[in-house]
Amino acid sequence: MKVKDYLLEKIAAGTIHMTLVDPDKQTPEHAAEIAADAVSLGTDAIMIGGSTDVTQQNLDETALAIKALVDIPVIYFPSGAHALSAHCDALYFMSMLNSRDVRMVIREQAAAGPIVKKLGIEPISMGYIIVEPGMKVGEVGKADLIKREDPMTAVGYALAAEYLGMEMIYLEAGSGASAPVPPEMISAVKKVITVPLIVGGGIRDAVAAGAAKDAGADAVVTGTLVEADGYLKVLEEVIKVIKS
Ligand code: 1GP
Repeated sequence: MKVKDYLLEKIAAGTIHMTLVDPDKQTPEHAAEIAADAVSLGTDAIMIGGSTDVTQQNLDETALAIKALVDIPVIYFPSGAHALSAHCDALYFMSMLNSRDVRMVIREQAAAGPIVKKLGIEPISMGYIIVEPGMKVGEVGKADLIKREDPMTAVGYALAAEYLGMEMIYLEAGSGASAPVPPEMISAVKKVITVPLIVGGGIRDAVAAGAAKDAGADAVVTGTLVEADGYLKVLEEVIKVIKS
């Protein structure tokens, strides 16, 4: 089964949870342990990615270690064409729609396309929209950040993405954001699109995860929370509220 079909099938049954692991933040072995823990708690997919310092080597080693321990899809969440791994099951083929840098909108993708084709990795087309505070990804991506109190601009980008044929929309507040994407923005976007809505950035407890779910997120991504010692309890609570 294609990873996209797996995600669509899961989402049809309710909101899903995805665990993001940054290959630069721990050893491949530790990344695999985190992924295995997340699977045991019910996460639906593992994402591998980071805004800086992802190399072909740490990406490949992390993907291989995770694949050896878990049997749910491992999806690459790329920051550019410089590192692309055949060891992931799929990758988000994404465009940062509100970037001022044409490189983030389409040029990295043009460089990556032939490599993705050659490696035979499944591409899942995605419109990526950066919301305040945006953090590192907003900075390196030169994003015109969407203001937290401006859901209609997010709606515009999301509709443009869907009408351009993108298969998923990702509303991103940035990894480690002090505040996640506002629920009002999630619900405004969800109301107008028919493709799945992924939400992430700054979701570090069950309250925030529940708020994203209740506002209409089809998938909630958490990354930073698995970087802290003793993450299991919080991760368990987050996944529980998303699945309830
Ligand atoms: C980042 O949305 C993800 O791309 C996850 O963010 O690290 O804040 O959970 P956190």
